Amino acid sequence: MAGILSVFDDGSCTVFSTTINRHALKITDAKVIVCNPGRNFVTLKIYTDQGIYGLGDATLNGMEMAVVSCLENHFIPALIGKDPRNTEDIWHYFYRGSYWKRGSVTMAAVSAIDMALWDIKGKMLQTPLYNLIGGKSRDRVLVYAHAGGADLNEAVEKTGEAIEKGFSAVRIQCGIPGISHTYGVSGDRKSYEPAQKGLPVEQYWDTPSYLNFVPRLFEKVRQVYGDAIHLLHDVHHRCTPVEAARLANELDPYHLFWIEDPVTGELQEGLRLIRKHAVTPIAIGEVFNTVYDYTTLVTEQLIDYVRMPVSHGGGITHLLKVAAFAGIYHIHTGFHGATDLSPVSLAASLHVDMALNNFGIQEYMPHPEVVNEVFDTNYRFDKGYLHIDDTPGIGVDISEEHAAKYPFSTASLPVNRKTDGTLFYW
Ligand code: GCO
Ligand code: MG
Repeated sequence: MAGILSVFDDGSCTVFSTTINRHALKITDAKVIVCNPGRNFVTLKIYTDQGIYGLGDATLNGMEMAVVSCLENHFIPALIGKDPRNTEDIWHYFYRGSYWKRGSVTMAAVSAIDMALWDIKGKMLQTPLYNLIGGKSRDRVLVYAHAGGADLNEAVEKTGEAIEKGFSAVRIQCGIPGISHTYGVSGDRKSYEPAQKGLPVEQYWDTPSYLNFVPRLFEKVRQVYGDAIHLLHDVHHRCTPVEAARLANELDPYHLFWIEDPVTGELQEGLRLIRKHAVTPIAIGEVFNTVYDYTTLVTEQLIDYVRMPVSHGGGITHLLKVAAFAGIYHIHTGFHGATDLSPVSLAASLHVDMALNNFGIQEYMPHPEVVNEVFDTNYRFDKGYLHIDDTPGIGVDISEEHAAKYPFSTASLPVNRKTDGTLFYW
């Protein structure tokens, strides 16, 4: 056991300056901290009788209070008194034991508990989380940047800015001629942020215009920046399988790193059609919650990257299983990392990224500076990669004092309609 200085007759031992009784470790309390430093975050803090606490991210964009209620009213009371070291048993207690399995709200709550328990485990053993899940498989984590332009020229310009900052992988989203809003593009040249204050705004969408435009965008970007940069694109669930097959096929000449969510993931068989017509790699899963959302996709090798994040997909315990399952089928990871995942999630993801052999890439959408007032982080960006230090556990802390300065305020994701008013996927 790392860091033990002395073991006493009664079974207790001294780990650095903390005295820990190895025979008893109990969860004594847990609380949920909700704050809005620019956007809403829900953080679970679990306390133990040994003075160690752990943090988990329970943020579900636009549905924050549903997860708070699940934790406060149902899960936290059942957590008190359990031994936090039993991450596997506790995971099954809340997943299998709560009977109403799966679903975004429940799984966000399960994920937060699991993350916080792994944080405690790392702090207890005085070692960073990656050491508990396989150690380092690499020195640094490849990340992709976001370039969103209102039109083709701005998208090309923003791609150049990302390359100048040192990124070697860039996700490009662009305003489509004839469509007033599109996913991934901010209206005011500021950084793109998915949720907006208040109730959902309605946006309008036209798939034929999108399909005609996107290949021209990537043709232009390749002409300007050449072949060495990894290019990514998020379709954001907006095509039918045959439309997605056309898009992927027309993007084949530009050798994208991936297209993401070309179709909604509910119909896993829909991905077969894309595979028949194109070799552009496919990433899917940011709205998935369990390994069961992936079975056909993985066993038929219909995708290349799994996107399910640590905060929505059951925490560290479950994500490791999904990654292992995917790895057997030559599928890599590319975990979700938008701004609606808190720094606790990003750091937890980075530990998993460091440890997995079949890591592919990590999404990185830096949080605005105000977020760093609330969260003290342990990662840094350098030349296209994120580096994580060796702080024990996940390595992120929260200042409750600063969090209290930014109270919750309702924010929602947009709702999308086709130009004739038909409700569509956002
Ligand atoms: C991504 C995602 C996000 C989501 C957002 C929803 O690829 O990063 O698609 O932008 O839309 O996380 O809350
Ligand atoms: Mg996405």
